[in-house]
Parts: sequence; C-alpha cells; structure tokens
Amino acid sequence: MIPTWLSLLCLFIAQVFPEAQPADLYVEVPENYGGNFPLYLTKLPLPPEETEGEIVLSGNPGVAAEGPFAVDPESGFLLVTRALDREEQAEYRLQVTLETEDGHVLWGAQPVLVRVKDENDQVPRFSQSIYTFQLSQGTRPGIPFLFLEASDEDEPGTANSDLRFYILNQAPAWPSPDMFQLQPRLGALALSPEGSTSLDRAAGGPYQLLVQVKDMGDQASGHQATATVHVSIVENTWVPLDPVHLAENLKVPYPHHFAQVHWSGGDVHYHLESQPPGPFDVDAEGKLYVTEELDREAQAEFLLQVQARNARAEDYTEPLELRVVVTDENDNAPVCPLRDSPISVPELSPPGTEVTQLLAEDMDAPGSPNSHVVYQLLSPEPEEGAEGRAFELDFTSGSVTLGDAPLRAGQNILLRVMAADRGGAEGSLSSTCEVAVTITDINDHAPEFATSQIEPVSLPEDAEPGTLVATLMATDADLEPAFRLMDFAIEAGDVEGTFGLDWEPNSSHVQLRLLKNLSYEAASSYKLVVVVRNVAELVGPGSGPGATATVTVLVERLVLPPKLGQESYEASVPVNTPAGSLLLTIQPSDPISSPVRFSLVNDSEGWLCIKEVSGEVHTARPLQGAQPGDMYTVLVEAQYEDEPTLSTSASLVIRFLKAPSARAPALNPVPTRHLCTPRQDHGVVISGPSEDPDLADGHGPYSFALGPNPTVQRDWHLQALNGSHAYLTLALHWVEPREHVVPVVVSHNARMWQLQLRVVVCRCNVEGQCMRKVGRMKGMPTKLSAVGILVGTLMAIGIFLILIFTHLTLARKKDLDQPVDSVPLKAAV
Ligand SMILES: *[C@@H]1O[C@H](CO)[C@@H](O)[C@H](O)[C@H]1NC(C)=O
Ligand SMILES: *[C@@H]1O[C@H](CO)[C@@H](O)[C@H](O)[C@H]1NC(C)=O
Ligand SMILES: *[C@@H]1O[C@H](CO)[C@@H](O)[C@H](O)[C@H]1NC(C)=O
Ligand SMILES: CC(=O)N[C@H]1CO[C@H](CO)[C@@H](O)[C@@H]1O
Repeated sequence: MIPTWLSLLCLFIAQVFPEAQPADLYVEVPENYGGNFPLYLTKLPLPPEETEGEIVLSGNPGVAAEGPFAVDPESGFLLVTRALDREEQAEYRLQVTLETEDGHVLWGAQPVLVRVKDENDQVPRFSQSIYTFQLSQGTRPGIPFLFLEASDEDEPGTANSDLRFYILNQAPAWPSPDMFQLQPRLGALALSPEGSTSLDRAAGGPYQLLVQVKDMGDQASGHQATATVHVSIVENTWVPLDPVHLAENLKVPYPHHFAQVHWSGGDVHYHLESQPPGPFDVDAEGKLYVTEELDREAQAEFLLQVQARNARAEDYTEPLELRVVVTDENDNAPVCPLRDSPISVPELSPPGTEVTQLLAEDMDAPGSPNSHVVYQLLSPEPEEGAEGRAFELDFTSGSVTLGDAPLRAGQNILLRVMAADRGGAEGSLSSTCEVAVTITDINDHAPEFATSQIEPVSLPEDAEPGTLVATLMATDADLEPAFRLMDFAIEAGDVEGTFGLDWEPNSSHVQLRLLKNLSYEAASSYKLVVVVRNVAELVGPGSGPGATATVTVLVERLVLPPKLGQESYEASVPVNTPAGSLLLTIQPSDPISSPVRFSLVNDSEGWLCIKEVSGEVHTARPLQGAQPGDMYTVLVEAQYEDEPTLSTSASLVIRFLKAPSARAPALNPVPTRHLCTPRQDHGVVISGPSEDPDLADGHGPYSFALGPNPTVQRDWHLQALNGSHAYLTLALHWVEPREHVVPVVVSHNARMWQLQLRVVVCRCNVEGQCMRKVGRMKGMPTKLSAVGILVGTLMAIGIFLILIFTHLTLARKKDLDQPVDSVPLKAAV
C-alpha cells in the first residue's frame, strides 16, 4: 500500500509557494477521481522535533469545516475521503495546526489551498430550445439578426467550456440550402449572400433551422446540444418617405412627433442622424420627433437618415432618408444694405439717369410673397410749385432715377425710401432705407472777365519793364476749385511780346505788366486782347464773349526840354563896344537834336540881340549908360522849333570893362590887301595880334568874326585858322571891284575889339591876279607893266583875227545853202 500513495504524492504535489510564510501549500485534486479513497494528497511539513501534540485540520476561519479532507496522524499526509465535484466547489482553503490537548498551538497555522482540477463532465445547453425570429426582406447578408446563446458549466476559459455553433439542417432547403450562416464562436445568425439575394427576389419561408452547440472548441470530441430556430420572413416596410414640411416658429409642445419609420424585422434599434445637425430624434418605435422650434432663416432644410440596427449597432440595411423642409413665415423685414459714402451724381444729368438701385434684402424664403419687396419714396417731397420731382422711384425694382426737377451742384440730398415685403399687402413688414446723394459740379461755366473793356491806360515812354499796366479780374461760376482754375493769355495786339501776364495759379486776378522798353516812334498805342480759359476741359458750349477783355495802352511821348552847353554864360565887354559886335555863341549841348530857337527874356536895356537859329549874341546898339565894373544879367531862353512849350533858360552875365585907350583900333588902318574878282582860290590872312599893336602883349587864343553889317556878311567869309590867325575870302562869286573896308571883331578873354581891314578888290587877269591900270600903281614892279603892255598888244591882234574869222564864217554860210554833194569835202580847209 505504501508504494501506491507515495507515487500519488509525487503526482499531485505541484509546488510549495515560496512567498507564503509559512509557505502556502497548494494541492490539485482531479475532479471525479475514480480510484480508491482515502486519497493521499501531500505530506504536511510538520516539524520533526514536535512529536507531541495533535494535528488539527480546519477550514479558513469562519468557513465550513474541513469537509472531505483529513490528516493521517501517523504519516502526516493530507488526504481526501471522497470524489470531488468542481461544479459544486472548485477550491478549498484549509489550515493545519499542531496543538496540545488543552488547545495550545505548537505549530502552524499552515494554510493549504486545494483546487479541484476540471474534467469535461458538463454538457452545453442552449438558452432556449426553440428560437423564433421575424426576418425582414432586405436585410443585408452577414448582419447578424439573432444571437444564439448557450452555456457550459465546466471551468470557464478551458476547452471544456469552449463552445462552437453550427447549423445542422435548414428546412426547407429552398431556394438555397445555405440561406443562413452562423458564426461558430459567437452564435450570430445572419443571411448568407445568396440567401439575401434570393430572399429579396421572392419571399420564402418560413424556415426551420436545427442548430448545434458543442464544447471542446474545434476538437472533434466533446459534448453537444441542439436547438431549433424558426425564422419567418416578412415584407420589407423600409420604404422611402416623402419630404416633410415643417413650419418655422411652430408653437406646439415639444418634442413634436412628425413622422414614423418601421423596420419589420425583429430586434431593431433605430438610430437617427441629421445633416446638418438639427433638433431631431427617433424613439424605439421609429417615431420621429422635432425637439424645438425651427428657424428657416438659420437652416431651411435638413436631411435625416434613420438606420435600423441590430443589437451590435450594425445596420440591417441602407439608411432611410427623409428630407425635412422648413416652411417660411414672414418673420423678416426687408433690410437695405448700408452704404458708407454718398452717391455722386454730376449736375445737369438728364432726367432718367440712374442714381442707384435699392436692393433691400428680405431673409424670408426667396420667391415667396414674404420676400417680395416693393418700394415707396418717402422723401424728398416734391417742392412747392415745382414741375416734378427731383427723383423718381420704380416701386418694383427699387431703381432710383433723376426726375424733371433740376438739381444744383453742391446739393446734398437724403433719399428716404420705404421697403415693404409681401408686395406691400396686409401683414407686410417694412423698413426705411436712406441713401445720401451729392450733386457734383461739372465744368460747365467758362470764366469771364468782370469788364471786357478796360479804360485806356497811358504809359510814359520811359516806363520801366515790370510796370503794372492793369489788373483784370475774371469770375467762374463753377463750384469745384479745380474747375475754377484759369489760364490767361494775350491773344492779339502784342506781336513783339512787349507785355506779359502774371497770375497766381488759383487766383482770379491777372496782372498785365510791361516787359520791354516802350518806344513812341515804334508804336504809339496798343490794343491788347486778353483771353481767359479754364485749365480743366470745359463741358458744354464754349467760352462766350466775356472770355476776352481789351486793354488799350497809350504810349506817352517823352520830350525833354532842350539842354544848353552851359548852365550860365559870361562875357566881358568894354563899355565902348560898338553895335553889332559878337559877344558869344550859345549852343545846345546836343548839336544833333531837333532845331532850337533862342531868344532873350528880359533884356530890358535893349543892348543885346541873339541870332534865333545860331545862338550868336551881339550888341544891338552902343552900350550907352553901361558903367565899367557893372554886371548886366539877362535870361536866354531856348525852345524847340516844333515843340515851343518845352523850353529851358540860362543866365547870361555881361561884365562891363572900361574902354581901352583912346587909340581906337579903327583908327589904325591895317595895310591894304588885294583880292581879285571873279573869286579865285585866294584869300587874306589876318593876324590878330600883329595887326593891332594893342594885342601884341596878349597871347591867344583869339576868335574872329565879321562885323554885323549884312552886306559885309553877305560878301565876305571869315574862317579861323588857329588861335592867332584867320583867313578872309570872298563869299560871293563876284564882288564889285573897289576898295572895301571889312570890319572884323576879334575877341579874346571876354575882351573884344574891331579891326577895319582894307581889301582892294580888282578884276582878275588870266593868272588870277589883279589887273592894274599902269601909272596908277606907283612903285609897282616893271615886270608887271611889261606884261600889261604885252597883253594889250595881244588883244589888239586878237580883235583883228576875230574880224577875219567872222567874215569867213559868213561866206561859208552861203555855201551851205547849196546841195551837199556839190560841195568838195575839203573845201573848208
Ligand atoms: C491757392 O493755392 C495754394 C496752394 O495750391 C494755397 O495755399 C492757397 O491758399 C490757394 N489760394 C486760394 C485763394 O485758393
Ligand atoms: C531800356 O531802357 C533802359 C533805360 O532807358 C536801358 O538802360 C535799357 O538798356 C533798355 N533796355 C533795352 C532792352 O533796350
Ligand atoms: C532878368 O531875370 C533874371 C532872373 O530873374 C534877373 O536875375 C535879372 O536881374 C533880370 N535882368 C533884368 C535886366 O531885369
Ligand atoms: C601859332 C601858329 O601856329 N600861328 C600860325 C597861324 O597861321 C599863320 C598862317 O598860316 C602862321 O603864319 C602862324 O605861324
């Protein structure tokens, strides 16, 4: 016997848990052990020294007694007394102690875990022996509609309880023997693909399926059980639904039921999805609900999808679609778009010009009366007495156009328009739209001068370039500053560019200025045509006559009074100066100016006279009453011959000197000179100093003049040679041959005196010299008289010859009366 339990001991002791302290003892016992009992399980690790005491076996504290276990006191082995059933109790927890009789624990307690090792002694069982199910046509293949359930009481997780399901038989086996499929592990029953298609074509059934459940997994052995499944086929009620119309803002209790779906198959779970997400729900019976008020303007339409699902949330078939249309209610008034800037309309735009189109938006359903907007112009009202309105409004389109009443540039107008929906009918909603309109200026006015004829302007000839001639002002009736900018130009009358215009860019004043020197001789007047234009292009008819202005400029001639060589003149005169003596000559400073006439202003004594043209001042009469040392002042006036109003004057101071010594120059005849007539190129040299001993001490320069006697001045010509000599010649071709006394006034240093030149004028001989009567010329050279005799003889011969020639000429005249060809050619010689 001993060897048997020893071998068993080796078989069943698995291990001693090392971590248990004292270590747990673990023992496995096969279920339904079919051998002898008691069955020794394991030797308890009793202390060898403790021989006394009693081994006590007990269950866990508070747990039942040790049951079928015991300890062999002799050997210290734990033993079981009968077969164990795992399904009754799978494990036992025991304690072993060594106690004295009085209950004192000597050793332990030693825990012992006894597990019953499972044996496949249980048969699987279906949850129901008969299953019934309604299967709808249209169920997709592979979607489980029925989950078979079976149980096996053997230890879970072991092959003993690992179940497999199989279809053993299908009746009827028509139209296909494999209408269904069963997932072996899960027991999920579904249509096979061919089953699904044949079911859709024709409703078959009902079907009876014999199904089996078997343990031991995929092994061939094992316990098994069977059950029957009755499958009835029903018509598919999963048909599309018509769209549903739901009114917005609907006042009903929510959730509000509005539609129903139905999946005729069994074990259905409905599921709803909304696109876009909306307040919709479905209950277990397939009733569809809306859970709150809808707003068409937020979402006008929803697409609902309802799914019929099995317990595993798999769709039996395609989802059912349902369109939900939210019907409109007139809950929105038309709204005009906001405009941030006014609308600009150019002035003078013709009636009918479109100003704007009001496009009021109504959020209500497009195309419905709720969004049918009409318009009404509230303001501006037509003005009192005006012909028509300034604006016209088309009440359907909202188009605003210009009316007949004119508008002015610069006007700002606020249009107020009522927009109403429902075509303005009862129950309509309305709002007021405002549109600001600005009438903009266009360049329709040409600038014009304030006056087109400027008073003639006189300018002195010496006006300096830059002189302001006139300022013209122009106006422009336009408002826009850019349209008022002006450009000026001289259009006519100023070919030479003598004048110019000057203006600020944005000013309406233009200054006409002189640019060049004027000249009365070149142009005595100008007629300038100034024109003004807009810088910007003009709209409409062009410039009128006001765009030009005429400026007449008269040039004032500038004439200066004549200017004399000196500002004052002086002369010193002996008191016994005879009448006709030249005192001095007054001359203009510019000898080539226009002719000047001289006169004396206040010669109260009448002593002086002045040559009107030459300016020579002479004594007019003997200076009776003048005292040496006195001064006599007269004013000499000079004026232009052709402009007598312009005159100038200078003072002439005469200083009187005492008369020179008694010897009057006139009493000292100067040696006689000879000149022959007709006039030859000869003259007489007069020496001032030497011909008057009184002058010998003085040193030139002397000036010479003929005496005032008109006959003398007509017959004689006196020409100054240098400071001391003059040259006297005949002025006429023929002067009576006799002795002439020529008065010559010599002046020096304001002194003057008169020489009486004796000049004998005789007839000229052939040599251009004086012919003299012999005998009268005493003391003349004999050569001269010989020549006279010779000339006389020659003249006598000449007269004789003249007589002969005269006679010959007369005789020839008679011959010439005869015919020409009868006369011999050389007859005359
Ligand atoms: C003219 O224009 C200038 C600059 O463009 C400006 O400063 C001035 O004020 C303007 N004058 C008038 C009269 O508009
Ligand atoms: C204009 O006149 C002034 C003064 O008379 C003179 O100085 C200037 O040279 C003249 N200019 C011309 C271009 O003749
Ligand atoms: C002539 O007029 C001038 C200037 O007025 C004066 O100085 C002078 O004495 C006057 N002469 C006579 C003779 O009256
Ligand atoms: C100073 C001088 O030159 N005197 C002369 C003026 O002219 C006469 C005639 O020709 C001369 O004889 C002088 O010598």
